[in-house]
Amino acid sequence: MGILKYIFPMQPLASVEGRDIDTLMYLIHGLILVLFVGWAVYFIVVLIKFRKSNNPKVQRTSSASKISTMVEWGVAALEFLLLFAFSIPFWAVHVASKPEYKNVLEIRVVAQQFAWNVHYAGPDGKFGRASAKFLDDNPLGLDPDDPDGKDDITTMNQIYVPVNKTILISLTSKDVVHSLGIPAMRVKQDVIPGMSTTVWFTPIKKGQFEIVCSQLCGLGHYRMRGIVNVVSQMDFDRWIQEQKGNHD
Ligand SMILES: [Cu+2]
Repeated sequence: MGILKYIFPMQPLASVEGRDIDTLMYLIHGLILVLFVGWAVYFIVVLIKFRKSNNPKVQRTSSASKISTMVEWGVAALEFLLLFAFSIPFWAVHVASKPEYKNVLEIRVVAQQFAWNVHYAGPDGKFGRASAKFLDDNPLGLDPDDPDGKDDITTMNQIYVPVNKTILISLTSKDVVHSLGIPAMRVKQDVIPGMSTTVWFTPIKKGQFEIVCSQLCGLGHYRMRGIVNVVSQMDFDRWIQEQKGNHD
C-alpha cells in the first residue's frame, strides 16, 4: 500500500473516516494500474509477435493457452473481493450507520447559488425554526420570533469545528443541486433542494481545509468555496460564545 501513496498522491488526510476511503481508493487504483500496464504489455507483445512479416498468412485457429481465461477469472475474483471485503463494509460503517446525535456536533448547511450558509444551534443546543417566508430577511430563513433561534449562529462559507469531535452536517439546498466537497476530510455529498441529507467526519488535524462545490451548479460554481476551520475545543467554545446571537 505504501508505494501506491506515491503513485497516486492525494491531499493529506485530515479525518478518521477518510482512512478507509483512502484504502479503497488505493486498492481500486492499484488494480486499474495493473490492468492498464497488463493490457499495454499484451498489446505490444501481440503487435510484435503477430506482425505481418512473420505471419504472411492469416491463421484462423485461436490460441490453445488457458492463461487468458485464468487471468479473466483472477480479475473478476479481485473485483468481488474489493466489493465484498472493502466497499460494502465501508459503506455499512461510514454511510449507512449515522452516528447518534448526542455524541456529535450537528451543523446545518443550506447551499445556494453560490454560497454555503452555515447554521449552528448556539449555546442552548437548539436550532431555531426556519421558514421560506423569512428568506428575504436572512439567508437561512430563521424565524425572528422563535426563542430557540435567539442564540443561533450563522456564517457564510466558514465552518468552525473542534478537533477530534464527530461533525454531523445536515444539508439542503435553496435552489439547485450542489455538492459539499471537503477533499481533506474525504467528504463529498450531494445537496438536493427539498431533501435533507447528512454527512459526517471527525477531523484529526487543526488547520484550514477547503470546501468546494463539486456539482456544476451555475455560472458562479467555481467560486462556491469555503473553509472548514478545525480548532481546539477551547477555541471552539470561545468562538461560540463570541458569536452567539449573530445572524450575520
Ligand atoms: Cu454549487
